[in-house]
Amino acid sequence: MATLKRSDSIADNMPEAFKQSRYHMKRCFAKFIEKGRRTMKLQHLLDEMESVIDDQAQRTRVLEGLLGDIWFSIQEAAVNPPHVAFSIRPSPGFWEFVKVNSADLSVEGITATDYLKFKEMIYDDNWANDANALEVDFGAFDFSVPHLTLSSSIGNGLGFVSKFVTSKLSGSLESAQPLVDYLLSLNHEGEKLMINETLGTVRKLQMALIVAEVYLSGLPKDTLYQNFEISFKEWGFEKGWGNTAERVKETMRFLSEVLQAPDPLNMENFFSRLPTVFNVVIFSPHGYFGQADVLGLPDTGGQVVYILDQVKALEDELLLRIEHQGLNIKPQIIVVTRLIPDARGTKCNQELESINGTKHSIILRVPFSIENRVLRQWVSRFDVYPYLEKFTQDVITKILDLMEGKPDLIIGNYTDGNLAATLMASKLGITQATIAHALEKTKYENSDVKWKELDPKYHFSCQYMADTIAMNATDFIIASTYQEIAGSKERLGQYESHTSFTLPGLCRVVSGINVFDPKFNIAAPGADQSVYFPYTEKQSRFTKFHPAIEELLFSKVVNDEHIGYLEDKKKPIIFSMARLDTVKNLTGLTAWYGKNKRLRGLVNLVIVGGFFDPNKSKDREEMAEITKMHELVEKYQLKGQFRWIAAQTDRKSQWRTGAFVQPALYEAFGLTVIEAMNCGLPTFATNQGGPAEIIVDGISGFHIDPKNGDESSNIISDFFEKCKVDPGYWNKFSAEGLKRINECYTWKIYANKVLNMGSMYSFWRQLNKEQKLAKQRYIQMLYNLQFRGLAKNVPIPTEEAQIPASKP
Ligand code: UDP
Ligand code: LCN
Repeated sequence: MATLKRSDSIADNMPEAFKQSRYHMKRCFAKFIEKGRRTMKLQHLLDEMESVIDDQAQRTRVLEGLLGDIWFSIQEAAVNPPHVAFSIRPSPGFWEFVKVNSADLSVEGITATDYLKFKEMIYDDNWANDANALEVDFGAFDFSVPHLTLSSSIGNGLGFVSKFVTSKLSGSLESAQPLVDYLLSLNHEGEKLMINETLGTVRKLQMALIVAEVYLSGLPKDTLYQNFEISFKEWGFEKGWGNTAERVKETMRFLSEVLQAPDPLNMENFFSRLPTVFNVVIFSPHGYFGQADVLGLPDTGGQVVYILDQVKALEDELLLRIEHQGLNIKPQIIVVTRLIPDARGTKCNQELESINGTKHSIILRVPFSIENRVLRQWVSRFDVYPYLEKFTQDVITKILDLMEGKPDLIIGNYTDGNLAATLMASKLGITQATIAHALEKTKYENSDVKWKELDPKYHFSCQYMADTIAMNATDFIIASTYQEIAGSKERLGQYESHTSFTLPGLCRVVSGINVFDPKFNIAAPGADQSVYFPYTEKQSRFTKFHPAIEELLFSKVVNDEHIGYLEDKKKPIIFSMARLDTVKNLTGLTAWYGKNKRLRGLVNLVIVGGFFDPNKSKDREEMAEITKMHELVEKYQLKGQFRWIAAQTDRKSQWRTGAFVQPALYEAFGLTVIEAMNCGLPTFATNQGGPAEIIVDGISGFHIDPKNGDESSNIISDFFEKCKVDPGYWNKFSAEGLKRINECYTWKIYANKVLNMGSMYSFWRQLNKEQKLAKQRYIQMLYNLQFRGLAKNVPIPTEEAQIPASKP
């Protein structure tokens, strides 16, 4: 049977594929065009094929071999009778576009631009045919930047960059001069680090390294740098190489190897030793950003947890590195968020707050101001755009003051933080990183082409422009998983969805981001292991919380904190916790449980999230979920088997038996999954998004399909039945989950990776200065001419709409 050959294009293969079942395919295409202009996803196409070819065996035959290979790679079809155009994704990151004439099944290969135009005709004919419609093409600036070529290498930008830097510095002594120039530029508050002008050429540096290495060999390994600092300075070396003779010698050896014959491993090792990052600014403007009483508030979830834990891990790693570099420098990390005067009992109206568990890290809160007034209340993450420019300007002034100079690295979070980071990094000329947590584009189907319809509520036009601007401006992107960048065989990646897209009437992004760009890196977060640890670590358990947790779980009193009760205390518990958003699907889990008698016989269900009174919520989605949850409790008569605990605003959970279930319809990463696994809880998590990558199905936990409740609840039931007959079964999954966490998902691994990126990409941006500058100009133009106008369309609450409150 013929199958798809990668060497041939889909347009070449398709006519051959149609020949297999020409009669049936002609009927299918007639069906596709029957309803006129529209877009269709793969499932629609399959459903319509089913209605045309009702014999199952026949359908299977039609979709066998070559045609099946192509057909199951279809992402989308755009129908404009008599043509149907397809966007086809044979594997992550690879796209092809074809146009098929339904009358004779002739196939034409088309470009991404033509596909977008064809699709636009469905939504806005005039725009599609406007020869001067705005096209955004970031690819036009990337011709000089090397790109990865393998799907499997996506997300390993750092490794690729170090290889590329290696080859750029190879060949002759002069080729390595940019590295020497870079070392010469390193300093802390004007004080030189690593080398001074005495060693301004590769030859001089190489000779000095030989002399220094001989000298160091004669010293005891633990001799402190101070003891030979003076001689080193005379030779042209400055501080930063290491704290002891041994460490200095190692660092020098890495550099000597690089100068002799560059190789990526020594290059990476050398860069991981360089003193380049001391002061870091992290942006997270929206939501309630605080250390207590904020989790579960609207738009306030994992991002806050992530950043607070990230700061601790980065500070620890910075302190360790600085000590190893032999420097006496205090690092500083400032998390910048918005100050909310009407803080509703949180500390979000406080300008400065030190971060618990750190010595040198603080939260800086700067208000959103507009038209010479301060915005007093919380605003949704979808509505923050009009404030960001002024906010960033105010932040820059404050930061320069607090840090007494520029930071070395700026990290953005989510669309708003990434845009603020872009504005600040480009203004100050600083290395920038961005983190998405979740890009909204893949969450809402067709939200790009239907932007006009959705804009009044979500302002996606601002968001997608801001995202595209920030991902192009940034030096590196920190993703939590591979799927976030490039998805999986079946599912589109979050970043990948920005490869090419169109906002009809506004702009056609023919090349938004390339997932093969070496700026993409995967560095997965961890969980705070002082909060989440296995029940076996008895010494460190918060015994003082035991009575409170016992009360929370089992007391029969109905109050503001819990409703429902658990009749049989001996039964294990399946537990889930999330914000009460539709996408988190806690109501879905409750319904699965309600329907599955076997599961109800085996375990109790405990849900943590939201409020019980819909009127207490400010969020429409949450209100609907609350009402639905009450209905399910009634419908399935869950009394005695179900406990609903209101959102917990602090983290102090511990669980000893049972399992954790994460049933989300889609989850970008899923911190609760790794928190549960850290506690040694066997975990069942959605196969849609990050958790599918965190858990190895059947080994370190289980994947469940949120769209197939019966199957999912049976997987959970099977597990508990097996646990009944084999008590070791639970322990096996508990231990494997912990093993997976310790190997891949800890903050220590994360911090190490991110600081290595900070170091390498700071040099990389120097090497690509000209290209970077050209792109920056283009970005500025887009920001100015496009984004600013869009941000002006977002309504600003009037002063009257603001709840009167005390001064900030
Ligand atoms: N969380 C919490 N109380 C709640 C709900 C959630 O403390 O009532 C915490 C949870 O432990 C996790 C974070 O909020 O640390 C949620 O992160 P996740 O990545 O699972 O989802 P997000 O809310 O960011 O979409
Ligand atoms: C936002 C989300 O939706 C989660 O999936 C992530 O775990 C969280 O941010 C932290 O990155």
